[in-house]
Amino acid sequence: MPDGAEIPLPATVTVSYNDATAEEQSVTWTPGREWVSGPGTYVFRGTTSAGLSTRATVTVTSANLLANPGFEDDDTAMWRTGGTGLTVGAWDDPRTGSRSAHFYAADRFAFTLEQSVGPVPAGTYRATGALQGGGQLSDTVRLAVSSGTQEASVPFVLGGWRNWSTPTTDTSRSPTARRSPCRSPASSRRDPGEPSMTCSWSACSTRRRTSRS
Ligand SMILES: [Ca+2]
Repeated sequence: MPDGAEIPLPATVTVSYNDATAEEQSVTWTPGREWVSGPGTYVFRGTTSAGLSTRATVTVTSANLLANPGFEDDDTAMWRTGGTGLTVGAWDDPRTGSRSAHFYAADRFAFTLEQSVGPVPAGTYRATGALQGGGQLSDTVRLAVSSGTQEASVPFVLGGWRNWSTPTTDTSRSPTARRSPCRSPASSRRDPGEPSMTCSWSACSTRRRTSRS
């Protein structure tokens, strides 16, 4: 089940007896649903109304909140870009589907590629991405997830053509909503206090320097 969905612990279980009869018994789960916090596997212990033991395993998976995450859609407006050398929705070297965000520059370059998602529920968020290609020792490409006040980031490795680097950031906690007392419920404008998370790639390259030792 995706993170944030209702935890599907049943209120009753079917108890089968060895005389081929069966009955529904209510069940109490320990710990309660509040135990589930983020992706992972959770094993609940249950006790039925007749005192029998049972268990339930709940696996929570991460949801990908990014729109157009693989750059397949013609509409790329959800991605903000800056700098030079980057083409969003390029047909070069896709890892999935047939399109990519592709960067190339013969000389120094710097670009950013980012998308904000929100409002988001309170919780922790992390970013993962895939990048391949060659670079110079001085080139850096970083992947980050930011709440605006807290950021987690991780570098990509430029390990050569089709040698994919797939890092995952540590988690970054979303800010809690700051409610504006003057907010009009009829307003369609987004409340600036609504928490959002931003996922970004940033790259820079300085001119290659030759060192000799
Ligand atoms: Ca793709």
